[in-house]
Amino acid sequence: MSEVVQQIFSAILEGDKDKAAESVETALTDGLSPTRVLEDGLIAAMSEVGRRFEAGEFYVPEMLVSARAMQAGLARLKPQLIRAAVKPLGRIAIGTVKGDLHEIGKNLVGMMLEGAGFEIQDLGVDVPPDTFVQAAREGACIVAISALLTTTMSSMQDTVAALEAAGLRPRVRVMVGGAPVTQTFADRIGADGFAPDASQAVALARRLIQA
Ligand code: B1M
Repeated sequence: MSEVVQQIFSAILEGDKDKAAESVETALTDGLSPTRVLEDGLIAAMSEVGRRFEAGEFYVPEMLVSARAMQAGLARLKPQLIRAAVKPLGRIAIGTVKGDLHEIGKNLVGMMLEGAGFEIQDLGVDVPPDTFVQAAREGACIVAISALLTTTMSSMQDTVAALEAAGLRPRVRVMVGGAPVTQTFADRIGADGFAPDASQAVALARRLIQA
């Protein structure tokens, strides 16, 4: 790991958001690729945060300050992840399911989709099925749902059911993702697609709007 990537990694583990943003800035100025900054610095650090939480070395407050530092680093990376597209490919309403407050993966997927030319309607976190339905009624062609907790995955199924009950399924595609979500789960709840990470989410969204 290069020195500056190590600095990003440490800043996130220490929960130092100013240092995280500055280190990302330095890495980009030094010519490191945004993908390397993202994967080896930001995402690797959050995986280590998760490992420490599981091992009982970190508690929720540490997880929270690390998440804030990650968001500060991501915000600095956003312009590099987003390339201006001439005409939006379609609107995607994205949100984290009801009961779930994890937003970093959802934000990252949203940024990558925006970079690929989609118009993004960010519904935030703890989003109830009705809010996804409303967004679909207002013109979103894809509803993108994120869940990070095994306990909130069932709300994805509720959202698919609510879209069906509203008669919107023939024209709205549903994509799902998040650490505990799998293709098998996506198939079981009747979603149109699953992506394990942000770049595969872009490829999936492109396929779904062509379908
Ligand atoms: Co929480 N948390 N957390 N947490 N947290 C996890 C998810 C956990 C795995 C930690 C652990 O035990 N190792 C665990 C879940 C266990 C489980 O359900 N199996 C957990 C827990 C238990 C909890 C609480 C219950 C803790 C408590 O209070 N006792 C609590 C729940 C609160 C709630 O939501 N109701 C909680 C709280 C929090 C914080 C608020 C402190 C904070 C979130 C802050 C925030 O987001 N603003 C937090 C964090 C930071 C984490 C970890 C450490 C990191 C998550 C993250 O941001 N990863 C996480 C452990 C881990 O993941 N290793 C953990 C980085 C992000 C880039 O990855 O979100 O996976 P990820 O997104 C990826 C892919 O999953 C995918 O693409 C992204 C980029 O590649 N993806 C999609 C995501 N959404 C997608 C959607 C798509 C497609 C792909 O299409 C629509």
